[in-house]
Amino acid sequence: MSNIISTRRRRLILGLGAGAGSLLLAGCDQLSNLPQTRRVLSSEQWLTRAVQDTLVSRDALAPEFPRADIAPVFRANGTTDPDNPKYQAMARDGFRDWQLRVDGLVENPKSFSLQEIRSMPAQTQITRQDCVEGWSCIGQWTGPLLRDVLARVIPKPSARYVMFFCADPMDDGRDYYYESIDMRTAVHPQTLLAYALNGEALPIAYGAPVRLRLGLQLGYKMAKYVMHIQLVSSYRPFGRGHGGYWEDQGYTWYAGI
Ligand SMILES: Nc1nc2c(c(=O)[nH]1)N[C@H]1C(S)=C(S)[C@@H](COP(=O)(O)O)O[C@H]1N2
Ligand SMILES: [Mo]
Repeated sequence: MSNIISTRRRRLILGLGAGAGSLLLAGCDQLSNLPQTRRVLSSEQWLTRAVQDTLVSRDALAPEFPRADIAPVFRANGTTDPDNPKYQAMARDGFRDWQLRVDGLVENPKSFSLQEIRSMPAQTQITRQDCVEGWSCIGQWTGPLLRDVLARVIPKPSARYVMFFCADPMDDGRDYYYESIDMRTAVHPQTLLAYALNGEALPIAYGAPVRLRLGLQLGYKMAKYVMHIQLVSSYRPFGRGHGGYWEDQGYTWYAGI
């Protein structure tokens, strides 16, 4: 698809004559018949497109490290034990009743049990987490790629952002922690829903049972205690409208490292 587009662009740039014009029209028709551009995609088609998009965008990959670089004690930051009775009851029960609802602008809204998340194909990565406060920690994270989870619900073409709603109340319960990322970040090949740190079930301090893990952005984007994922066309209606708890306090929405 990228080849077709770049050939078409090249023709436009070269400004070829009438013959090229009809070729160009033929190219357009061809494009709209490709399965990727149909309104409703199957799960496989969605995933194929997501993977193509990341290949085409040539997003950088975060460096991965050898085992010897894993921090002996990973630093915990922000909430380390959500002050939420429902969450605490689930935690006591090993998160057997936890359900991750994934809905919004998707064809197939779905709730995942922790068992289902754990039984998906997983990636293990040894990567560095950088906090805006000026510390970094290297840890080994395991979990399914977010794009594989999204392929199960099939995002609609109108979905532009992925919202993450968390279990931890902030500011004496007036807000809950939440975050958002764009679709490009969501389909990045290092974006995980991590359920394990250093080979152990994710401890509560680090976001049990599941937290977001991104390769190329700062710590505050990586929502812990994820309870609900919603695909949306805009993050403005949520919280105070800036796309995340810390963004609402003035941090930048795009927190590239
Ligand atoms: N739900 C939730 N997610 C959160 C936070 C939080 O307080 N609550 N803190 C953020 C910040 S500022 C950082 S640096 C990382 C810290 O993750 P860690 O505790 O695993 O080091 O989580 C981020 N995700
Ligand atoms: Mo942070």
